[in-house]
Formats: sequence, structure tokens, C-alpha cells
Amino acid sequence: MDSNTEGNQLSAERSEYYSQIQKHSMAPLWENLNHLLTPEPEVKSVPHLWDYSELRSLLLESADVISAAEAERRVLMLENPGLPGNCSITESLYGGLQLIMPGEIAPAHRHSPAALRFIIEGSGAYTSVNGEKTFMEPGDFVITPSWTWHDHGHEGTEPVVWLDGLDIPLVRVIGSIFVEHYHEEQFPEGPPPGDSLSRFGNNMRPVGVMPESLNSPIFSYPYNRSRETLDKLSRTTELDPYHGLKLEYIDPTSGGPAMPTISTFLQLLPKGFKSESYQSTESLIYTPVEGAGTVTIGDRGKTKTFDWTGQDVFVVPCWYPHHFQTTEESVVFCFSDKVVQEKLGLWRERRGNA
Ligand code: GTQ
Repeated sequence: MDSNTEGNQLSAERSEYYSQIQKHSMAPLWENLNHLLTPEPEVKSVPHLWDYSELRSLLLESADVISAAEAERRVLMLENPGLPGNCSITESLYGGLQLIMPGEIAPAHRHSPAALRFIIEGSGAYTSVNGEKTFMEPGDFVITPSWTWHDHGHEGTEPVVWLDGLDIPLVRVIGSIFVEHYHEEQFPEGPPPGDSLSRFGNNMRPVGVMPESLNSPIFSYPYNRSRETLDKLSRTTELDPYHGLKLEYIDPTSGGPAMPTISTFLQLLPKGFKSESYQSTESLIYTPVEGAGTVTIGDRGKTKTFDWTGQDVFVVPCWYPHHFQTTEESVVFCFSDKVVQEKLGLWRERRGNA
């Protein structure tokens, strides 16, 4: 017998064995070890950019297809092309563009996954969290903590669009998905609009009150304040070669991230800035607010460069090296699963190509 025949026989013997053990819901680790434990992360999601100017009219058309009330949430999910049918923008996170038209109400519900909103266009719409309305302006960052009642409404005159970011894939893999619908269209009005920001958003807090939630008690981080902070700091702060000037949204009562499962950032990249190559294990979803530039994502030989401008959305999957180059002063919002990875001791980064 030559060695080839011997090999074929062996593999026939093995595959017979494999089908035997499969009947008992067992499988050979040795056939899987190499793809199970890889020297470095290998993910299915791929770098991708959604060009807002290209998809905007399609998004607005959804208002002719279905009402917010019927849809419950009229959202076009941003599905990563590497994860078709998965309702995921990355392995751990969900992204979508939600549209609300004047006069509409997206009815009250609550769910175990947490949500963030980053406002893309329009004004006059609000989200109500446990009865506190937050009116939303482009660039505002708004949170809906896990299991809080929320509905959305619109008292203005133009379409309003925001980017939804949720931790659905993460919560789903653990299994802990719950949803409940409120018995009325809207949750009863509670504190006046802006109440949480007044109480907790000015480096002070009401005496005797210590929120016990894992979330920031602030539901809205208005763009004008964050933008002003970036502007002031940019005049006196040395830029980080990898991040430019990058600030994290925090829970002022703990100093930690605003949400327990999603990290959120706003970043200023000056005109003509070229960042150094950077990679980390968090998967990142970006949406530029102002400015324009490019992002190059991937390894030597297998890189993709995307042109971006305000309102686009793009993804940098786990462990993809990437760098930015701007043609204008730019402000970019991003969110990721960094906080989860850090809590589990799994987050890593690599600066430069070393
Ligand atoms: O606004 O509550 O994009 O429940 C997906 C699920 C938005 C929301 C989404 C949701 C919401």
C-alpha cells in the first residue's frame, strides 16, 4: 500500500468514526482546534461604509411603506455584509437608521438590550425615557438604558433620522433577551425635558441622591456642549497620534462609561491630520458629524480605503488595523464593545505596526 492509499483508508476510518460520535452530539476537537484558537482574532464581519447621501432617499421612502406605529420602530438595520441575516453590524453590536416623521409616535416598550441614539438629521423629535422627554438635535448622543420604558415622538416639521446602536447580539448570545410592551401608546409624562441633564450634567448632583443604576443618569449629551469641549481642548492639548483628540462619554456619578455594555466616544481630527495605524479588539462603528476624510482599514496588501463625510456610517471590525486622513477639520462619533471586553479582561490594542 502506498502512503496515499493508507491516508485515504485512515480518513475513511476517521470519517466513519466521526459520524458515529456525531450521533451522540460529540465532535473531534482536533479537527477544529486550528480555527477555534487562532493566533489572532479572525472575525466574519468586514469593513464597510454606508454612504448616507446614497441611501437617504431610500430611508425616507420607508415612511411610504409603513408607519412608525405599525412598524413599532421604523428602522433600516445596517447589516454587516459579512454577517448576512444576522441583524448585526458587528459580532457584538447592532446598528440601524431610525426614521420618524412629524406627528408620529413609536409606541412605548422596554427591553433588556440597551440602546443609544446618535442624531443624524432633523429636529423636533424626542425620545422619552421613563416619561422624561429628550428633544434631539443633530450630533446629540442619547441613551436608553436596559429595561427602561421608552417611546419616540415628533413635534417638529421635518423627517428626523438617528443611528441606533444596541447591544442585541451580545445579549442574544448570552440568551437574556426580554421585551415588554406598554399597555398604552406612550408612557405617562414624568420629569420635564432636560431634568436629568440639569440634575447630573453640571458637575454637581442633588444631595442625598446616589443613582444605583449601572447607567449614566443623563439621558442626553447635547452636541453643542461636547463640541465646545473638543474645540477648547484642541487649542491646548497635544494630539494623540492614533486618535487625534478623543473623548469618552461618561456616567458622571461613577466616572466610568455612560453605558455598561457600549463604549461611546466623540473625536476631533484636525484638517490634514493623518493618524498612525491602530488596532484593538473592540469592534467600532463610526459616524462622522462634521468634516470629511478617508479611513484605510486592513492589513498590508488587503486594505480598503473609504471616503467618508458627515452622516455616513462605517465599521472597523475587531483587530483590523486602521488609520484616518482628513481633508477638513472633522468630528466623529463612535461606539464599540470596549467596556465589555475590559470588564472581562479581554481588551487589547496595538499601536503602530510593531
Ligand atoms: O428604538 O426601541 O433600532 O427596540 C431596534 C430595536 C430601535 C428602539 C432599534 C428597538 C429600537
